Amino acid sequence: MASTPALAPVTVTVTGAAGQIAYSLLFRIAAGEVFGPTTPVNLRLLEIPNAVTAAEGVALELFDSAFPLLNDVEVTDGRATAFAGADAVFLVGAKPRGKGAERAALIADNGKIFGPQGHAISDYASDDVRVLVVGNPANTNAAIVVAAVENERGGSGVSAGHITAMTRLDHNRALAQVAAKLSLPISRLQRLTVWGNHSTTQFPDVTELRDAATGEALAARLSEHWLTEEFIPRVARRGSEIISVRGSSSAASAASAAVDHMRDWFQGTREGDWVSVALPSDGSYGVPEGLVSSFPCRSVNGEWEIVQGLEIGDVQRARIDASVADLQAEAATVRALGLV
Ligand code: NAX
Repeated sequence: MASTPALAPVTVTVTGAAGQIAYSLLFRIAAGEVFGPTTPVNLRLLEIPNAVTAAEGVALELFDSAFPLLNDVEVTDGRATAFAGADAVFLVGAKPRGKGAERAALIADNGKIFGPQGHAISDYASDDVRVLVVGNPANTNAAIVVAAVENERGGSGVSAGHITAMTRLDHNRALAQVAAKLSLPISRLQRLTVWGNHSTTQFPDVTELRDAATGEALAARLSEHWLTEEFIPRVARRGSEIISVRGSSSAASAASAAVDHMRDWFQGTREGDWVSVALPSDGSYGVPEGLVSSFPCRSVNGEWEIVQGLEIGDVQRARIDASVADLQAEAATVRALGLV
């Protein structure tokens, strides 16, 4: 006899619901890939007024997919409705970077989106909500959400540590490059880290990489030349490569990374492994406290923990510091614009 869903539903908000990433992400959430095969899902789809009709079209397709776990779908342009009782939030919707647009202009436009969304999350979401920021500049948008949540302290129980930004796509891209180079299946690779910002300054780091089957350290099998001349630049610029080949930005792989991030957060990381997560620094590895930077993280009982005790050599230090400086420059822009 087929099993029937038994657990209480999770309420999941996805912003930018009529966009490219959401078109893949929503169907994978509804299929049970994030919260497990017995957890029903309520979806809350937030869009700007001009795109609500398109999001309603996506909701029709979700309905037509007859997902056994999909309990309820609501489409709205109102933040209060969208975030009400949310257990998990994917902040995907963002203003895209216009051709030739300055970074400060992008940060200003997105600050106006993510600040109010942070306040609404404080006001309406579950106190235990887990938030993943996908919309770019993801780390800095997440920092703006953190600031909004912290401004609401007193009224809000939402923890800053529950606000994360996505570097899992960079992590997955790096894993795929290394697996191909070493002719090993992805499942054999463990302990890769992406440090810093989800930008071209990010540092995909294979120092601790090991073979899950044998325990062998793998970094020595990768030449310095390949790492610095091919691997790091290729991973850091993979988004541009996809745009030039595909004609539009990575959407399905971004959705897949968002699924991986939230699934691991709710269900735990693989034994012996870790993944890359951007979250407010606690000062680990010399990253200034509060900066939303990517670290090696394990999910333990539904909480991200930064893996401690890794030795950082001079070359790693310089690369981490460069990406941290990039984040600090973005943080300075946010302050100069009065967004926090
Ligand atoms: P699309 O332009 O296809 O969709 C974005 C959607 O967001 C649009 O439908 C738009 O109407 C909506 N939106 C805009 N402002 C909104 C608001 N205030 N509330 C609700 N919805 C709003 O972009 P898509 O390809 O889906 O990408 C979304 C974001 O992800 C972009 O910022 C993109 O740069 C970012 N990415 C982040 C990645 C990461 O690894 N962190 C990788 C993939 C992607 O580039």
